[in-house]
Amino acid sequence: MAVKLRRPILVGGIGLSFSLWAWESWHNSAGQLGEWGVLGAVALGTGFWLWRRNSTSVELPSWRSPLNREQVMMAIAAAETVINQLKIAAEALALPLQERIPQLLAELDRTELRVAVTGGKAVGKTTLMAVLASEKLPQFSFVETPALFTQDGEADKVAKTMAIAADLVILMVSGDLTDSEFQSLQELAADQKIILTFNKQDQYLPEERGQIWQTLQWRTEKIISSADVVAIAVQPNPLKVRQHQVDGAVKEWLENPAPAVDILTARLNQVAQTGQELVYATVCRQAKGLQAEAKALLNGVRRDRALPLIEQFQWISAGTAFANPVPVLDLLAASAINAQMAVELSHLYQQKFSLDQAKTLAGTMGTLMVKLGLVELSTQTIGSILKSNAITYVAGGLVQGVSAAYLTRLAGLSLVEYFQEQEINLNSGESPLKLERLTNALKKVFQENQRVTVWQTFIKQAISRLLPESPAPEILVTELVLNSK
Ligand SMILES: Nc1nc2c(ncn2[C@@H]2O[C@H](COP(=O)(O)OP(=O)(O)O)[C@@H](O)[C@H]2O)c(=O)[nH]1
Ligand SMILES: [Mg+2]
Repeated sequence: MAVKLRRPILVGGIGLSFSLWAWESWHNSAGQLGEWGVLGAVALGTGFWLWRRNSTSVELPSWRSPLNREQVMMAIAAAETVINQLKIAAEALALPLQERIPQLLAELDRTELRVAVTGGKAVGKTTLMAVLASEKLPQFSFVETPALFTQDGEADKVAKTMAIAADLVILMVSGDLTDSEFQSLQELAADQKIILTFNKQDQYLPEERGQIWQTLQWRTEKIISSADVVAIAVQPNPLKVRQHQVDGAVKEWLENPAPAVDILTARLNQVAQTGQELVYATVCRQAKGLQAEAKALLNGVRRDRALPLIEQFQWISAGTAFANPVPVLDLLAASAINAQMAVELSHLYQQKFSLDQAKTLAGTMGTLMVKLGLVELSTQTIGSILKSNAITYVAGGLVQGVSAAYLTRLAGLSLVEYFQEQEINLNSGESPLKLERLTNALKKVFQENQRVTVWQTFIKQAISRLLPESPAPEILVTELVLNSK
C-alpha cells in the first residue's frame, strides 16, 4: 500500500525540487515503494544513495574442472560441521539432516548414472524415453521431468529438483533456443553436465538442420562444449514411398523411418567414461545443498535467540542516553553497551569475541554508522517525528534515548547479519574482522529498517519504555516534516 504524504517533505537545499519530483514519480509509479517511506525520499534529497545489491559473480561450470574424491569428502565434512553446530543449538532439527550424511557417502561409489530428460512441452521427451529404453545403455537410468515453461510454477520446481539430482541432464529442444530455454540451459549448466539435444530434425529441410545445429552450438559455446550439442529425430514423420510397377501402376505407402538417435547414444557412451566425475559432482552438489539447509536452520534458531538479546541491550541503551543525554555520537563511539552486546552475540554465533575485540568491533561499527550517515539520518528523523507528533514529549533526552536505542538495534541486527554470513570455522579459530562485510551488513539492515511501519512500531515502543506513564502517542511518520539544516 502506498502511503499518502499530506505535507511535502522539506529537505535541505538543492536536493529539494529533485527529491519532490522523484518522490512523486516513485509514488505514482509503484505502490510498493510507499513502504520505503520517508527516509528513502530524504536519502534521495540529500544525495544519500540507496545501495544496490551485490552483483552475483558468474562462476564457470564446475564440470570443467573435475572434482576428485577428496574434494567431495571435504564438502561432506563441511556439511557435517554445520549439522553438528545445529545439533548443539537444536538437536531435533539436526537429526534428520544428520541421517543424510551416510547416504551421501554411499552415493560416492554409485556406478549407475542418473539422467534427467527435460525440456518444454511436446519436444519429444516421452518418445525419447521409450527409445532409450530399447537401446542398450545399461549403465544409465533415465527419468522424464515434467515439462518446463508451462507457467506451472510447481511443475517447473519439480523439474528443476529432478534435474539437480541427476548426474546428467538431457535438455531437449525442437529448434533454435527460445529465451527461456537459453536461461534454463545457463542455470543448469552452471552446476551440471548438460547435453543439449535438438530433436525433430526431420521437420526441417536438410540445409536448415545444419544451420540450426550450428546456431545452437554457437549460441551455447560459452556454456557447454560443442560436442554436447547433438541433433536427433526420435520419431520422424512417416515418409510416403512411391513405387512404379512394371505394369505402369504406381504403388504408394507410408513408411515409418527408424529413430535417428545414434549421435545421442554415442555421446552418452562417451560421457559414461567420465561417469565417476559426474557422480562426484552430484554428491558435491547434494552436500552443498545439505550444508545450506543446515545453515538456514541454524541461522533461524540463532536469530530467534539473538532478537530478545538485542532488544534488551537496545532498551539499556535508551535508558542510559535518556538519563544522561550526551550527543549520540559520543554515546556510540564509547559504547560499552554495544561492546557487551557484541560479546554476547558473538558467543551465540560461536565466534567468541573477547571484550577487547568486541570493543574494537563496536567502535568500528560506530565509525561506520557515522561515515555512512546513518547516525545523522536516524537522529534527524527521530527528532522530527517526535517534534511533529508528540511535542509534549520532547523532554530532554528523549531524542537521545530513542536514537541510542535505534542505533543499538541497528548495530545488533547488523552483527547478526555479519555473523550469519561468516563461514563456519572448521578449526574454530578466530576469524579476522571483515570490514567490507560488516559495512554491507549495516547497509542491508539499515535499508530493511527504514520502512514506515518499522519506524512507527519502534518509536511507539521506545516512548512507552522511556515514558511509561504517558498515554501511547499517535505516531504518524508519514506526516513528517524534516527541518532543513
Ligand atoms: N516429427 C517428429 N515428431 C516427433 C519427434 N519426436 C517426437 N515427436 C512427436 O512430438 C509429439 C510430442 O512428443 P512427446 O514425446 O509426447 O513429447 P513430450 O511432451 O516432450 O514428452 C508426439 O506427437 C511425437 O510423436 C521427431 O523426432 N520428429
Ligand atoms: Mg511427456
